[in-house]
Amino acid sequence: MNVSLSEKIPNNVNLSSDRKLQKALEAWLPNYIDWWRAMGPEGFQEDQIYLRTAISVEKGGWAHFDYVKMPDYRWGIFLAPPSGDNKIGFGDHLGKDVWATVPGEYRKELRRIIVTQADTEPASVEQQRLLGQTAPSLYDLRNLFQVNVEEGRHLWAMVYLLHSYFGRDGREEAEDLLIRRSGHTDSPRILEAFNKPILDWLAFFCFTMFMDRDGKYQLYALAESAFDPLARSTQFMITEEAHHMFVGDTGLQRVIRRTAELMKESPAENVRSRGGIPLDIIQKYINEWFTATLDLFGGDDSSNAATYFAQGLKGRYKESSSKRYLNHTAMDEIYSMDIPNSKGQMSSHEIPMRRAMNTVLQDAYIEDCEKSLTRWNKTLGDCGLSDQLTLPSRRFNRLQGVYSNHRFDMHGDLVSEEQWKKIRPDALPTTEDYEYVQSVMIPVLGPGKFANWIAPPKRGINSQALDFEYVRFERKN
Ligand code: BYC
Ligand code: FE
Ligand code: FE
Repeated sequence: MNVSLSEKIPNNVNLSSDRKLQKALEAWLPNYIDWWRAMGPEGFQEDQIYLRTAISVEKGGWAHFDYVKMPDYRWGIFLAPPSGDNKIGFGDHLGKDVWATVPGEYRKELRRIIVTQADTEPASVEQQRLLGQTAPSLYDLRNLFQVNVEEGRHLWAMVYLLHSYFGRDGREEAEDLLIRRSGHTDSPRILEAFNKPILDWLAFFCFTMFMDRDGKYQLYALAESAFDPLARSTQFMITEEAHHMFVGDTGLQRVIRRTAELMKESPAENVRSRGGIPLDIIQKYINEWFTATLDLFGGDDSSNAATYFAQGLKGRYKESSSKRYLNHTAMDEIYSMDIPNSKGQMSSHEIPMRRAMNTVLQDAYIEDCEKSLTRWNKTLGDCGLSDQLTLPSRRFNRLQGVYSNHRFDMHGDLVSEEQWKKIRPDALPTTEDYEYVQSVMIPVLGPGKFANWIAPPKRGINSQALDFEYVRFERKN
């Protein structure tokens, strides 16, 4: 598979063979750069960042490291190589050939899925645009920017699909993707959690731990798609996603380690008086972001999800590459979930498996999150503490789906509105918690130096030392 890097838009899709498409994307490029300059990381556009750029999709070849100014980053269009097995792996068209183009009857649904996926990518860059100003180290600053440029590339991946396969509608959608703004009252991003502000680095680590992990699961579901260009675009995006989740998972682990060290050093003192972030605040942030991401899976009982599965647009996690699911049509199967009945009690409710696809994907996601919790609790144990962090129940604090019309406590038990008001300050961050966390976010930008509230990582990026100059400032900060 040839990668063309000399063209304006690096790609392995033979873009130069389709002049009309190439011209349309080259016309979108300056609009994208304008958006990046306006909504991308504020204050660091002229600095040299030690970044990884995808230059080939082959194993080991897609991570090229060098200093680059972010607006000069080479955002490219890359599809994973064809898998060899060109058969649809699930749904009503199981076993038939995958599609190289969009079937007319599924055009609307596919466009909607691609636009929703696309919209999250620039949204996350917008949400994170001020974080550079309070970075705890050069290492972390560089990781933030790495995540940001790759989310920009994910937008390119989806815009390529819109331009190539959806004609004028697709080009209009691509324009709109640069117009909507995270948190804007009149023209917000599509999914709720992508309109939440991210004001501090603890929230950033929660975001990359939980939201990017939702991204992983949604991308895996789309990587099964019968629409082959979508499947191969998302397969390559998944390779980049691993680093985003690494940033979140290890970022939280480092905060937890530092807190544990402070607790151990002076057990009588409050962690706050030593400038650390207390465990109860960390737990509340986990509660907030974990539950916000559960909402991103959509309705627990969803006719949209059933349709997408039936049509072959969106499969389950590792549908065709694992033995997790024996029945790839998911017909004649049921899924039971406990939901509140009309008497206000929980009771078991059975729905057809296809309607439960959002929940099935969510199950895989929750299992994955639990693994990180186990690692973090091991960190606490290694520091000699018996404190433990947990994930709240999937019913807690939900805005979408079957649990959204009721109040639940952290353990998933129904509570009254009055009880909820009492629970809330101990379960979710308060204004005071946010203010405290922001108060410790003082930028630390000397090579090898780290803010007091976070432990250094185990190792540097791309085998570089911890005191490597991950960001070279144009002007001295
Ligand atoms: N917020 O059947 P339902 C990532 C709407 S993250 C607002 O329950 P469905 C990334 C829904 O639109 C991955 N509205 O849900 C991470 C529908 O509206 P209509 C992003 C919501 O359609 C970090 C109604 O409620 N990718 O990549 O089965 C950094 C009922 O719909 C929400 C994708 O999401 C919500 N949370 O599922 C950067 C994949 N949830 O029709 C990037 C593509 C539902 O009544 N998206 N609604 O007007 C999808 O597959 C589906 O759209 C969803 C929703 C899973 C999101
Ligand atoms: Fe992404
Ligand atoms: Fe990501």
